[in-house]
Amino acid sequence: MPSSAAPATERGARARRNGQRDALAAGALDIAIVAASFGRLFYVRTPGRNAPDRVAVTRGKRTDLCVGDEVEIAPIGEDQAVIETLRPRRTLLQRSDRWRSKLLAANVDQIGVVIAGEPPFSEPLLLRVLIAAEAAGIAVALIVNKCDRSEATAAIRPRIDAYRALGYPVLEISAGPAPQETRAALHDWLSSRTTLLLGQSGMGKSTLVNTLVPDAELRTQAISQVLSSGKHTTTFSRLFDVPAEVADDARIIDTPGFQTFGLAHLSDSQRVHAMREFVPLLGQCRFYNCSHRDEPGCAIREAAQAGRIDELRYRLFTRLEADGD
Ligand SMILES: Nc1nc2c(ncn2[C@@H]2O[C@H](COP(=O)(O)OP(=O)(O)OP(=O)(O)O)[C@@H](O)[C@H]2O)c(=O)[nH]1
Ligand SMILES: [Mg+2]
Repeated sequence: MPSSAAPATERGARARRNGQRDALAAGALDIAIVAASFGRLFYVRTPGRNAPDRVAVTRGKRTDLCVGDEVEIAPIGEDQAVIETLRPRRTLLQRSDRWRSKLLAANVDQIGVVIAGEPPFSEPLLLRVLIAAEAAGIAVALIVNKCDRSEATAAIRPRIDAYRALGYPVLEISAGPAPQETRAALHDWLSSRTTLLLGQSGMGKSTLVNTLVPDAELRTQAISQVLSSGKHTTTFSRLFDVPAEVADDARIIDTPGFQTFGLAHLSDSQRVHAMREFVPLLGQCRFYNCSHRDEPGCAIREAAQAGRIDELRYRLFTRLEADGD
């Protein structure tokens, strides 16, 4: 069909695509990183540009972008932009229920799950986050915060040890009262990486970010006022550049605390393979399609009952479905 005969909308879309390619080739489009998203509005940051984030909207009103996404933008003046294209993602972490999926962050190198003894962290939630992270192929460390509360920390010590035994790195800090020690403890782990902080509300994620990025609170408060939330608890995810004196070439993402963490986007097989201690036992059950719940001859259940693998994690795994996605 000659192009003049194509419907006007199609011609328009094609011309726009060609225009975007030409613009990128001509240097009119910049590569940027999504530093925050608020529904249809985004903050985008151009690496190396020493200026505040631009406020951006997407072409075509698409909303399926998240913090950490790499995009091509058409700048508008000094402080605004249109997001033209989403670049391929290296990693993507999401959570989901049966109806919808929430994109949490893209292109992160590692996740720090922040837990604490006070209020006590929820192990079912921790298990879900770890399964999602393993399935997404993203490295995870546990950040045990509020270690200044020695009694509360001692109460969760057996569980910390269980995760350490599984090979998860554990970083113990007191982000609030011991900022200098916290920065030193995290220096190597943060350097040369983009880190996503996750955890329940009140575990101290924002306190940790404020310890690492001195002007983070100021910047977050400014946006909270615009959104008129005025609350202390974090309401949107935000990417910060960690200053060079704290870590080399590091970025950190603060996120809102969650109360649920659905895994509806994962198959049974993905969930099983995300349980590290199950993997060496796979293939040893009596039935090839064993669900590792009630079947006779289940090698994983027998290992849990005999104490060869962690019994609590096994029990929580069997309840994943009953607890809802
Ligand atoms: N004792 C003690 N308290 C801390 C420490 N770190 C944070 N807190 C306190 O824990 C509370 C919650 O801290 P936040 O940093 O707001 O927690 P958050 O994880 O960002 O919570 P959400 O934004 O709701 O997800 C605050 O009252 C902090 O002062 C710590 O190392 N020790
Ligand atoms: Mg917070």
